[in-house]
Amino acid sequence: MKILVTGFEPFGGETENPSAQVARGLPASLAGAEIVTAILPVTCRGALETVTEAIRHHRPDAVLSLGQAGGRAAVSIERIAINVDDFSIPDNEGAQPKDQAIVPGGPAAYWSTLPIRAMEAAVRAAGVPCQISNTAGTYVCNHVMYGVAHLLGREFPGTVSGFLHIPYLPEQVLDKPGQPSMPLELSRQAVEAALTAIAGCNAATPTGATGG
Ligand code: PCA
Repeated sequence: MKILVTGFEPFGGETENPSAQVARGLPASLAGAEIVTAILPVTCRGALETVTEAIRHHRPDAVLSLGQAGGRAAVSIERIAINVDDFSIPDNEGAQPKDQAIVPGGPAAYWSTLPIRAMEAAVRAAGVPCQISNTAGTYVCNHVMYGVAHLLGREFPGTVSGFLHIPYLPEQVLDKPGQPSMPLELSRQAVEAALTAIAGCNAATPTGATGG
């Protein structure tokens, strides 16, 4: 199987984004799965364009998108994406949509179609704090999770997708007293464990695992 892993460029005044660092550092193959990667701009307009191009080019069996979630102490595996852009800060192009549908007339939400409980168990077994999250926010990460699910349903119905949020790096919280962080190496191990779970579930159910 082939898994597309995406990370994001830095945003919100940061100079690093751990999601891009983890994506860039992944091996080309893991647990029998081919891993391909793409780094997305943190822009409402460009993020979906870039991931859509990568999906059409690579035609993966699964898409795991990664993003930074400042303020969260554990790796979070997202359960659901909702059909709204409601940005609390401008994106990297200065856009700040409020209360806007991502896909006007589209479904209210899309579930992750990745094996989220198997991923959670695998990440914890690797020794990394991990939780299922019931909100991916209403910023660019939710936008990408929703947009990818919408695209796949129309163009690649056999491809599963979902999202995993990574805490800040320790160096990002030096000027943010009280904020949680996670060393890059732990986040990397978490993502590799999650990918191994995705590859294992795909091998067990060739038509694709379902979320939940
Ligand atoms: N995190 C942001 C967008 C890019 C990123 O890494 C989010 O959670 O929406």
